[in-house]
Amino acid sequence: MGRTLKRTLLAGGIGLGLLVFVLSSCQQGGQTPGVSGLSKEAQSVIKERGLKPQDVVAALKTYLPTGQYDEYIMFSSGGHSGQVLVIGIPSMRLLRVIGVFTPEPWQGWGYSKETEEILAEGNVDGKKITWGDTHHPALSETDADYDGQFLFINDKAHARVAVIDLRDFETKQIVKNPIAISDHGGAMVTPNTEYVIEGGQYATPLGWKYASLDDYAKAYRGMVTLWKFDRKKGRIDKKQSFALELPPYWQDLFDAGKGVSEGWIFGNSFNTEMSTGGVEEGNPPFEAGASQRDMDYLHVINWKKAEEVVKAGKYKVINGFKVIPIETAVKEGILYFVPEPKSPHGVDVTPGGEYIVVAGKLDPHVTIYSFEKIQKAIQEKKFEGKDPYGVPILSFDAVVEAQVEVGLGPLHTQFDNQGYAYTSLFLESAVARWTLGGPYSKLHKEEPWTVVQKIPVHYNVGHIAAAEGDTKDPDGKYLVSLNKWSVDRFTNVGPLLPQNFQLIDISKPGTNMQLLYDMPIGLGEPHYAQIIKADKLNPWEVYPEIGWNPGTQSKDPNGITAGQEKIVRKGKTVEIWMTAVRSHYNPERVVVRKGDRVIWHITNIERAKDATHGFGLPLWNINLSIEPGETQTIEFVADKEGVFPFYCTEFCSALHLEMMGYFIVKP
Ligand code: K7E
Ligand code: CUA
Repeated sequence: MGRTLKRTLLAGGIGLGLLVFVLSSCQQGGQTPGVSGLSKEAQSVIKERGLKPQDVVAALKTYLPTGQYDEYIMFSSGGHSGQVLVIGIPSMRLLRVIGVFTPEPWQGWGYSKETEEILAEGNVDGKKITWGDTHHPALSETDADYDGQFLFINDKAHARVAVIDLRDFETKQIVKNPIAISDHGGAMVTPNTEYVIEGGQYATPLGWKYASLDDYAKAYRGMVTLWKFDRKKGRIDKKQSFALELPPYWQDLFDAGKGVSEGWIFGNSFNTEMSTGGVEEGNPPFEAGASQRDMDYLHVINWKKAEEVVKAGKYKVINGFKVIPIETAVKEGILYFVPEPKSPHGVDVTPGGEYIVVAGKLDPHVTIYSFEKIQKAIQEKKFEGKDPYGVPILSFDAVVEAQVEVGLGPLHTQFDNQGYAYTSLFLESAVARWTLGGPYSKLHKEEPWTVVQKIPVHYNVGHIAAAEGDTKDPDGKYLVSLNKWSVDRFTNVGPLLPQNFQLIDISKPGTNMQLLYDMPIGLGEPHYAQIIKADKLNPWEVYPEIGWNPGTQSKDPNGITAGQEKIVRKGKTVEIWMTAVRSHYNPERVVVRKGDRVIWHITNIERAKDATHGFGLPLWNINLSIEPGETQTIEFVADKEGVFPFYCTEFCSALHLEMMGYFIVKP
């Protein structure tokens, strides 16, 4: 080992043992021939690239040789791209983009009958929407642990929730909230995915109605919706879903209780000032008006009770949807408030459900509430008053367990298996590791409720995601910091910069968090992500049968096998049953008359993994991705005469260019 290198290594200190092991095998002769050559090469690479010891260790921890798989899979919001990103950890390789609220050509998402219909479910008052602002992905849970079956995600801009089936990683349903225009605190799930939670944000009159801002306190309302999930059908059941009317504070995030707090949900709020803006008219701007009070309200909601109340018929109907009025919620003991410091942001329940951690945003603390104390205060009626809508406010001192000064701009909190919590610090651009108390004290050596380490991130972190870090059984190991700004981290690509996902090793206790990797995200803006152990996912490699309809997850009546291809004309309708296989479509010629309605079913009859065929037809905005076994249908009116080559858009074989046909529209 060279002298300079050795000195650099000693100076670096981190991960020294591992490095010395890797690099010194050359000196000891190495067991395998070639190792010594490799190590020399490794040394010169390290030297040439000017890598510090911790860089080399980080590289060794994240590099996956070709053909090896990641240990974890992260599902990340794609922000206002309206999509979901699927990323491998620790490699940080992008594995998949799932089209959700936005048409996505490569997947043919939004270009076939079935996928157009799913997108159309998300129309708002009949208006077609082709984007969504995805914020919080939520994996389905069984007993408060990810089960790898479904993924939900909300669209903040239009108050919609989507259901993704993880057997094929495709969106199956979009529901539009019938009472709210926009949302934020979604999608989170109850511990057995009984409900998908969708909390509101900017208060409006419920039911998409008009009311003057002068009548804000009277006519505007907040809400939280509980979407009933039918796991067997893999769909949200709108008829069994309901909402809770809330005061017109701006509800922010929600989290479901679990373990000891199962049956409850917690949400926080800001703008309890009920500021209505109007800076142009001399009013305080929202940023000031909504931040005057020292306290806002943590919403404590008994959803099991709410479910009973709905079953008992004690609800009103707004826009065809069941809504529990505030008065009913108060009377039935469904809704309580707890004071929380100044415009908080994240609310996160500890793995066992004992504590609710609220991050200050404008306050440098996280405030930790005890669920047990909340229950006691409710039973003993330890109220410090009521809000203007009659909601009982529990006494702060009666329910608070601890406050930890974590730093500036605390936003979101995650947990690990060593008794630590992690909170993102937006203003400080750091992630704070701090110790939990109570039953978690035995998992770590430090004092409970204290900050142990802060690791700088680059820059302006929003959410963080730890491996299974919001379940009852977090894995620790890895944490991803979802940074809003990247500033100087990447080569300049113009004024619109990528976001920066940073991978952090949290496996070692104490002050040993290590930054491993920067992943630029060139679409945005992602908010939250969840990280699941890869072996909990069990997606199909090809669709189960030839002629499969991913919309119904069953055999499509129009799915065919080889030899069943045909073209049938009935009056002015031409219906085509076509197969696709390497390297041809059958039929290859489709001739219709101008003005004919065309119904076209295409089945990919391949059984080989990865043998996807595309189908691109110019002019009518048709572009399909047809995976092995899948059947897709398109429908359009051939309203322009001419000759239109259709072709396979996936390079599927050496004769892929020949995989085409003519669609001829006669005058
Ligand atoms: Cu961006 Cu969860 Cu919508 Cu915080 S939210 S950062
Ligand atoms: Cu099929 Cu290219």
